Amino acid sequence: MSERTLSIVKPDGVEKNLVGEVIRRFEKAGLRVVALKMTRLDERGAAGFYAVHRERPFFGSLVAFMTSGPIVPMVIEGEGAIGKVRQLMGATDPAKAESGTLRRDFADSVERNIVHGSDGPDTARFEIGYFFSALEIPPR
Ligand code: 3AN
Repeated sequence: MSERTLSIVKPDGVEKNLVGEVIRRFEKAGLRVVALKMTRLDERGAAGFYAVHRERPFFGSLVAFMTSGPIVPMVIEGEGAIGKVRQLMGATDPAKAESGTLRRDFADSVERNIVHGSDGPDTARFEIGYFFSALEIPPR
């Protein structure tokens, strides 16, 4: 089934010049970028995006990291896009990520892990709407 998911090149990915590499891997896997921007989150923006994690011990650090520099959110479309993007990213902890995944190849730690991808259809809907207005996303 064709799906849409939200991916983000995080501040560390932008800093390491990996925007093109992330997109290239998505495109090589048959996925398509249908919306994209560069932006920067403030504290409220990062806290709202990660609201499900607000009770976790790493929340403050995660918000500080996500506001530390520009990010590149994008809407990715294709057959099974949600699962495919997560497969290409690899596990949250780069040490546990399979070889050939973005996080295994480029991430420094469980926090600074280069890239985000929605973890399910409901999350994808929320996260796409968080960064993109209806006018910025092509109709299906
Ligand atoms: P994923 O991005 O793989 O779906 P989540 O949703 O569990 O992982 O976590 C969201 C983000 O929170 C991660 N990408 C990472 O930056 C950060 N994070 C998750 N677990 C930890 C942890 N144990 N310590 C520090 N940061 C974490």
